Amino acid sequence: MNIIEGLLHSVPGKFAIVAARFNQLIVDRLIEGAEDAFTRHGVSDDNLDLVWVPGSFELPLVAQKLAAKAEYAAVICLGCVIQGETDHYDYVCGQTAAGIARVALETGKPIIFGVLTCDTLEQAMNRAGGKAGNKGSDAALAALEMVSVLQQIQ
Ligand code: INI
Repeated sequence: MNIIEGLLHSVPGKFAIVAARFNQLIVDRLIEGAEDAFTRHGVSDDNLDLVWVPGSFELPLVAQKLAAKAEYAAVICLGCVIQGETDHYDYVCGQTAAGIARVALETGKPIIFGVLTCDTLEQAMNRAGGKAGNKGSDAALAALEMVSVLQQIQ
C-alpha cells in the first residue's frame, strides 16, 4: 500500500493567521502557540502575517480574502467562543465553522479551524496553553500537515 501523509516542515510561501479580538485574553495565547509551533518547524517570522477581526463570526470573510492571495499557503483562524446565557453562542459557533469549511472548499487551500468553543473561561484557558495543550499550536501543525498532503496529491 502506498501511504501519503503530511510532513511537518516549512514550505515555500507565507501563512496567514486571522485572529478574533473577542475574548482576546485567550486568543493572544492561541496566537503565541501558533507562532511557537510555526517557528519550531522552520517557518520564519517574516513568513507569518497576523490579521485581527472583531469576533469569530468575521473570521471566514477575511480568511477568504487572504486565501485568494497566491502568497499564502494556508490560513489559520483563531478565536474563542464561550457559552453565554443566550443562543448567540450557537449562531456564532455554527456560522463560523460552516464559513471556514466553505472557504477551504471554495479556495482549495487549507483554512484551519482554530476556534475554541467552550462552556467556561476555565475550559478555554486549559485549551490555550493550560493543561489541555494549546489549540493554536495544533492549528499551526494542521496547516503544515495539510499543505504537505495537498502538495503530494496535486
Ligand atoms: N465572538 C467571539 O469570537 N466569541 C464569543 O464568545 C462571542 N460571543 O459570545 O458573543 C462572539 N460574538 C461576536 C461575533 O463573533 C461578531 O463579532 C458580532 O456578532 C458582530 O458580527
